[in-house]
Amino acid sequence: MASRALVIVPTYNERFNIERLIPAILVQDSSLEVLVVDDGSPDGTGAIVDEIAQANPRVHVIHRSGKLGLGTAYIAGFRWALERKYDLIFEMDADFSHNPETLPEFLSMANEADLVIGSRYQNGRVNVVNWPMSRLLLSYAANLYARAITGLPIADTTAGFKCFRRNVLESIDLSAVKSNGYAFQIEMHFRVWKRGFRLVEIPIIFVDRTEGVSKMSKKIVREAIWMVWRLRWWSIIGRI
Ligand SMILES: Nc1nc2c(ncn2[C@@H]2O[C@H](COP(=O)(O)OP(=O)(O)OP(=O)(O)O)[C@@H](O)[C@H]2O)c(=O)[nH]1
Ligand SMILES: [Mg+2]
Repeated sequence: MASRALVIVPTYNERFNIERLIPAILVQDSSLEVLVVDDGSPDGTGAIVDEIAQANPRVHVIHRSGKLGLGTAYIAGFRWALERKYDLIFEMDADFSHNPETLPEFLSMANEADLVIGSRYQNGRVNVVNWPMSRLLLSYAANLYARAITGLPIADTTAGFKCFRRNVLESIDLSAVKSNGYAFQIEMHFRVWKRGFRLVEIPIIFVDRTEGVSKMSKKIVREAIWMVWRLRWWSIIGRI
């Protein structure tokens, strides 16, 4: 049987992006479906996706009551995907920072790896377009820091464009995942790596959003600073 792949896209106030993004994803490969996890966006993103989903059986939506964070949105999406036996499960942002045209490359790499990560910082290169220098430095420094503390053998620890094989997510205790912002990405990479799975990075070009508003906050940065130490500690005491 052909494999089925689900692209999970969390949204908060992404109405102008999401209605363009969904068709741009679906056209890449006939195996792809989309699950939008919307947190009651005040701009009406959820209602727009409902309309698209009604007209297209490859589009699905989960509505949550309010802004509950990126990490828990993905966990809800992962559970939904596992219940429905998708073979491949993607994480992808709604704001076109992640180019849908790269999806076929992920699909072919997923034959050789358990987790395919779209990497902005591979081979000493920085593939980021239109970020202010301050944001780039923050992200780059955060990566060096996270790698140093956790030992993760990947260049882009906070990458948010990736593809898991189903068995990877099945083998992780999703209810134990604690972080919600950028740290969520580090924590997932760490848990997958510690389980002995094969992580592979493919280069992507990350383009800053042109529509909608950033949800980046100091709280998200603080969470990541502490979380890497917690991950290291949990791994030492055998909790991960
Ligand atoms: N469901 C849900 N989605 C969220 C939440 N926070 C962010 N998102 C979505 O997660 C994705 C990544 O968030 P972004 O705000 O783009 O984060 P970023 O790329 O680090 O920062 P900017 O692009 O500068 O905003 C986007 O699709 C957001 O709409 C949330 O609390 N709940
Ligand atoms: Mg973004």
